[in-house]
Amino acid sequence: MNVYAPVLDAGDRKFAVVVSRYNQLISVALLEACEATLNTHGAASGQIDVAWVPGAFEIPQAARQLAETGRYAAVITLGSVIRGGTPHFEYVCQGAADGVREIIRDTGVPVAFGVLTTDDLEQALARSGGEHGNKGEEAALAALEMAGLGPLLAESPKGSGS
Ligand code: INI
Repeated sequence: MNVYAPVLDAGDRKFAVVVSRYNQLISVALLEACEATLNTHGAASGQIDVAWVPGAFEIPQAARQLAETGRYAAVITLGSVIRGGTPHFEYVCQGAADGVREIIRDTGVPVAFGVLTTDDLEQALARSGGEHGNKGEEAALAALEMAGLGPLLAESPKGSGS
């Protein structure tokens, strides 16, 4: 069995982060963990560009523009959508998730989905540095892995002899 084995090292790759201002306390906690994780894996702060947008619904528009520049090995999206009493929640979540999926499909650039979709603020806090970890870290790790995997998939895996 030959396995494509990416190393979680940023090397000289650049990363873009799109983060929504809505529920800013959560966003800042996600962003800090994301940046720290990228730093830990070799991305200096100069290799990380951050774009703030108003809400999660706007994330795909900025993420697509950044992905299409070709400057970034991966784009990381961060934010939180917290359920209110109206269907607005569903539309914002759907728009963000569909939009991100379409960028990946259309550009081939990895886009990590670090947008929390929760029933309440407590669940969001638990996932932005609380008892359920920090999705900003998870999104950064996914971006690093996919950024490293892409170039490997372009060739046969080591040891396959072809
Ligand atoms: N945007 C969020 O990022 N999180 C939310 O919880 C949220 N709620 O609850 O409404 C939210 N709404 C704003 C939306 O993302 C757009 O910015 C707005 O509809 C303008 O296009």
